[in-house]
This record gives sequence, structure tokens and C-alpha cells, in this order.
Amino acid sequence: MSDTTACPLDCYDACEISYNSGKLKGVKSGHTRGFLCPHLNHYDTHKQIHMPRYRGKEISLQEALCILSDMLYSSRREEVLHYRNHGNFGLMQAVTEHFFASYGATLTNGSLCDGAGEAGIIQGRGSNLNMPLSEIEKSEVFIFWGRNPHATSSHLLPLVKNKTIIVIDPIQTKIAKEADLHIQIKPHGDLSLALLLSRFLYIEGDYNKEYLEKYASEYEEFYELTQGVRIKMTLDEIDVTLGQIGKILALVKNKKVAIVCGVGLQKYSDGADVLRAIDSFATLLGLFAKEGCGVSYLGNSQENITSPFNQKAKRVSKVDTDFSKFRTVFIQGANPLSQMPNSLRVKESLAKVENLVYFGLYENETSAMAELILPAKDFLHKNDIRRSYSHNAMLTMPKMCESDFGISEYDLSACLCQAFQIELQDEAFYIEHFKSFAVEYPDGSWHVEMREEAPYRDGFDTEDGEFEFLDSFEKDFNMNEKLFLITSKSEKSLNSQFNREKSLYLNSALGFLEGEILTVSSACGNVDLSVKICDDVREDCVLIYSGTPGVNNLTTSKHSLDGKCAIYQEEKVELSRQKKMSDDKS
Ligand SMILES: Nc1nc2c(c(=O)[nH]1)N[C@H]1C(S)=C(S)[C@@H](COP(=O)(O)OP(=O)(O)OC[C@H]3O[C@@H](n4cnc5c(=O)[nH]c(N)nc54)[C@H](O)[C@@H]3O)O[C@H]1N2
Ligand SMILES: Nc1nc2c(c(=O)[nH]1)N[C@H]1C(S)=C(S)[C@@H](COP(=O)(O)OP(=O)(O)OC[C@H]3O[C@@H](n4cnc5c(=O)[nH]c(N)nc54)[C@H](O)[C@@H]3O)O[C@H]1N2
Ligand code: SF4
Ligand SMILES: [Mo]
Repeated sequence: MSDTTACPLDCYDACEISYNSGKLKGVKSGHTRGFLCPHLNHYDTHKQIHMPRYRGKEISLQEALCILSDMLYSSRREEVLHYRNHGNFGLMQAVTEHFFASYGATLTNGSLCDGAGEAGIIQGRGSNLNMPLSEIEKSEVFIFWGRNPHATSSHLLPLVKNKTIIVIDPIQTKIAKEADLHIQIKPHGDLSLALLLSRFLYIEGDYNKEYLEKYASEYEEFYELTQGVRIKMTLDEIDVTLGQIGKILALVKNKKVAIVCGVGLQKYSDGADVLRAIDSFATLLGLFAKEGCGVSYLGNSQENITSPFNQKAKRVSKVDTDFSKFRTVFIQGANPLSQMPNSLRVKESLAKVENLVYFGLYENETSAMAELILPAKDFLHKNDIRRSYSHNAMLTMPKMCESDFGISEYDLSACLCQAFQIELQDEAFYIEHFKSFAVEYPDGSWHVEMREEAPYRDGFDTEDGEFEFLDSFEKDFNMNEKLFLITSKSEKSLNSQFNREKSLYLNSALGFLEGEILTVSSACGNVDLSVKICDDVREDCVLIYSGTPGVNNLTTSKHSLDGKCAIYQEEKVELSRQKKMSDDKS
């Protein structure tokens, strides 16, 4: 048996792990450099669900599988919904979709995560290929733009040591404290900033004319668009100075620059335009043409990989799913009651479902509401294989040891496929299928084939091979009224898994006291939380981390304009001291 696997979590780093006598360690070679993060260092301290339950009563796995089959037999196919998110990022997790699609159930589409930004990137470049780590390693200047690497991608940190660091973030994150320049921008000011940076870059003439003529010939039209931005008014609105713009341009001049973007930037209705504007600035700077330069975001981890599973199904959006339309809802690898936007709507809609099934590892809001609970096996006790959205490795995740509890996604699907006479191949067949998209490197690691080491050097994946600059944008967001909600990732939790935050973080200048309970309200709902004072947060912001119970009472279930994505920071919020008694609280 191999002693090497990979972390299953939805995380940029996708670390390789060695497993020895019950201990998890980062693999010494490669980007992991022998260390993991707190989630995996304390993985075995988080209590998993061991026994299946039906209406609150523990039952055997066999009984649970019979009840699930009965639920499916007694529902019409169009009354069944399969709702999956990425609690485990393994490619084999989708095997259940093969069953549900073949059975005739409805599946989901849309994104709770990076979809808006990805849409903007694809509009510009024609695809969403990431700057590889091997190129990032060569960069001299890093712009962390709406990305918090200490919390969400700590394995990048060794690569940026002793390099020039610029951070653009409304929060003074750890990386901002270490940075050569921190622009503590007003939230949602990034589109304007990218346009202003482009405008001044063009005026200074520091762009690569030869590359642009060949691969992005409409750069002058883009410059004209940036001329429509009123300088003084916009700088005031986003709380950036002309001096700071000058500093950024001086720091990147003639340097190898990596712009490292995160999802923080695009939690707004125009999230696609934000990433496209940043890409436009990067193109003008010539970053796609040069060694050690580029833009990093969440790449499409499935690019060049075809699914072996049946994917043909009716789909509804996972952002505003109307669960009440379905009699049987099967939830897998997700905690929608906490993580979907507009929790009050989600709760009301899920309450109308007759058969709510939860298939997961941990107890949470969704398991508490479910009729039937099926415990999953964790990654150490099943076979899988994974990709990353930040590097190009294909990592096998063989079973490390046996366990008496839970069921793997494959075994559950095999059982259901048998009951409903649906064809399913061996587990090994599917794993080999995924592996066949990778090639072995001399050091023994596997990497996805056909991934150019540095993408877009010889043009873009658009129809004519040219970059499509941002050509228009909307501007109807009120930057001044109420407070901004910032809801980003905590170091302690992986969304709602592991140690969840319980507080809201506020600047002391707002005059509230540590520990007092405040009601935070938006147009969608409210939540009562206790205050932690933190002057790293701007005075016009309320920071409530992802996974904090009740945070999504505040968020809207509207979609981004492009990319069918949730927009967690679109709603502005207000604070009040008087504690309202309402059953809105969760
Ligand atoms: N520890 C930990 N790691 C995780 C996760 C986790 O929950 N915990 N979740 C995983 C998942 S699902 C994902 S998608 C990734 C996401 O990881 P990241 O891309 O790092 O995403 P966030 O933490 O949401 O936001 C990053 C930064 O954006 C900033 N930000 C917020 N609004 C704005 C804005 O308007 N403008 C600018 N310039 N910055 C803004 C926030 O202050 C924050 O510092 O992390 C993954 N890794
Ligand atoms: N306010 C706010 N809301 C957000 C975000 C935010 O930043 N702020 N971020 C959004 C983003 S980027 C994302 S990606 C989503 C994440 O949303 P979800 O994917 O719903 O996130 P988790 O809270 O990680 O819940 C995953 C569940 O998967 C289960 N699980 C883990 N491993 C396995 C397994 O091997 N098999 C099975 N069957 N189940 C397993 C666990 O029980 C866990 O409860 O949240 C979104 N919601
Ligand atoms: S950094 Fe990310 S991939 Fe690595 S162990 Fe932690 S959660 Fe897993
Ligand atoms: Mo995510």
C-alpha cells in the first residue's frame, strides 16, 4: 500500500501528504515542503458522524440504504434533486452524479465560489488557465489582490519570501502587514483601480507594443474606456491616492510581476468585470508575454479532463435553488444551510422538502435538519484522485487504511446503480480514466497533459487568438451608504468545517465594545453576533468570516451579472445595539 495521498479539501494548495502510523505530514519535496496547515495537522480532532440516522434515530448502514432506495422509488424522477458542493475536492466525488443523472434526477449548476471572476477571465482570454507555480517562483514582484495567502494558500508564502509585495485589500491582513505597499482600498473599488492603473500605465508608455499589436490589438480602445473614469472623484470614492497609483506602477516597472487574485474581489454583481479589468491591466503590462509574469486566480481544475460519468441532466442553480419544488433532496459534501447565500430563504425552502438526505462527514445546520443522515468515509478510507485549481499536478489518493464507519461515494453509487439497474464501471476504471489525462514527470509526480507551462505566451484561447479587453462596465453600486460586509475565509475553518468563527470584527473607531452583542442587518435578514475589536478592518466595514453561523442571513441569493455566481458582498449592512428578538436568528 502507498503511504502517499493528498489533502481532499477545497483549497488552492492541494498538498501531497504522507501517512504513517496514523500521522499526517506534508511531503518534503514539491510545494508542500514538509508542512501542512492547521486543518490537516488537527484532522483527527474533528468528530465525524459514525452512525446513519433516520428521523433522529441511529440505524445501520444497510437500513439507511434501504430507506434511501425507498425514497427514490416513491418519488417521481423529476421530484429528486442532487445538490453537491466541494466538501471533498476529489474527482471521484462526482460518481454519485452518474447515478443521479442516469436515474433522471435534477442536478445543479452555477457557483458559490469563483464563478463570476472566472466568467470575466474567460471573456478576456477565452479560457481560465492559471499561472503555474514554476513561473510564480521566478516572479520578483507580487500583487496580492483580494487574496489572503496566510489563511487560504499558505504554501505560496515560501515563494514570495524576500520579494517585493504589494497588497490590495480592505483588510490589513498578515501579508498586508509584511508588504512593501498596502492599498487598503474601499471594498468594491477594484474595477476603478484597475482602470486607473491602466490609464496611467498607458500614459507613461510602459507597455509592450509589439506583443499588444499581435495578441491584444484593441488596447487603444481600452485606453479610451479608461479615459471615461474621472480621476479625482474616483480616487476619493475608492480611498486610493494618486501617490499610491504611482508607487504601484514604479514597483512593477521592468520587473517580473505576478498578480495573485482571490475570490474576495468578485463577490459582487459585476465580479466578472473586476477580474476582466485586472486581466486587461495585466495584458497592457505585457504579463502574459514574459517569463515569471502572469495572473493567478482559481484556474479551471478540470480543463482538458473529460468526465467519465453521465453528466446529462436537467440542472438548477446552486445559488438560489428552490428546494421546495422537490420531494427528495440529496445533499452531498455541502452545508447549504450555512454556506448558500440568503440562509433564511434556504431554510424556508428546505423545510418544505419531504425527504431531506444529508451525506457528509460532520454534523452541522444541514445535518440537524435532515430526515436521513448518511456518514461518508473520509479521504483516508477511500480511493480518489484530485486536481488543483492553482497548480497542474494530478494527485492520486489511494485508501490509506480501512474503517468500520461510513460509506464511500463510489460504494453508495454502486449500491444505488444496482438497485435501479444503471450501468457502472469498476472504481479502478474511473480512477485510471482521470489519471490518463496526466503524464509522469522524471521526479515521479503526475501532471495534467497539454497544460502549457506558461499559458498565453503565443496568444489567447479566444476565437481570433487575441485578448478581449473590457469594453464597458456598470456603475450603480452605492459606495457610501451603510457599511460594507466583508465575508472572507478564516484561518481556523474551511468554510463551515473545523473551528468556526462566532464573532463579527469591527474597527474600534465605530465605538462598540469587545464582547457586546450587536444585530447586523441587511435587506435580506439579520443576525446577532458578539463583537471583536480589530483595527485591521476599515471603519466602513463589518468583517464576518465564512462559516460564522448566521452570516448568510445577510446575503442575497441574486446571481452575478455574468458567471451565475453567488454575490456574498453585494448587500450593505447596518449595526444596532438593541437586541431584537426574532426567529430570524440562527
Ligand atoms: N483557511 C481556509 N482556507 C481556505 C478556505 C477557508 O474557508 N479557510 N476556503 C477555500 C475556498 S472554498 C476558497 S474559494 C479559497 C478562497 O480564498 P481567497 O481567495 O483568499 O478568498 P477570501 O478569503 O474570500 O478573500 C481574500 C481576501 O479578499 C479580501 N477582499 C474582500 N473584499 C474585497 C474587495 O472588494 N476588494 C479587494 N481588493 N479585496 C477584498 C478579503 O479581505 C480577503 O483578505 O480559499 C480556500 N482555502
Ligand atoms: N458568507 C460566506 N459564504 C460563503 C463563502 C464566503 O466566503 N462567505 N464562500 C463560498 C465558497 S467560496 C464556497 S466554496 C462555499 C463552500 O460551501 P460548502 O461546500 O457547503 O462548504 P463546507 O462548509 O466546507 O461544507 C462541506 C461539507 O462537506 C462534507 N464533506 C467533507 N468531506 C466529505 C466527503 O469526503 N464526502 C462527503 N459526502 N461529504 C464530505 C462535510 O460534512 C461538510 O459539512 O461556501 C460559500 N459560502
Ligand atoms: S494547505 Fe490546503 S491543501 Fe494543504 S493541507 Fe491545508 S487545506 Fe489541505
Ligand atoms: Mo470556494
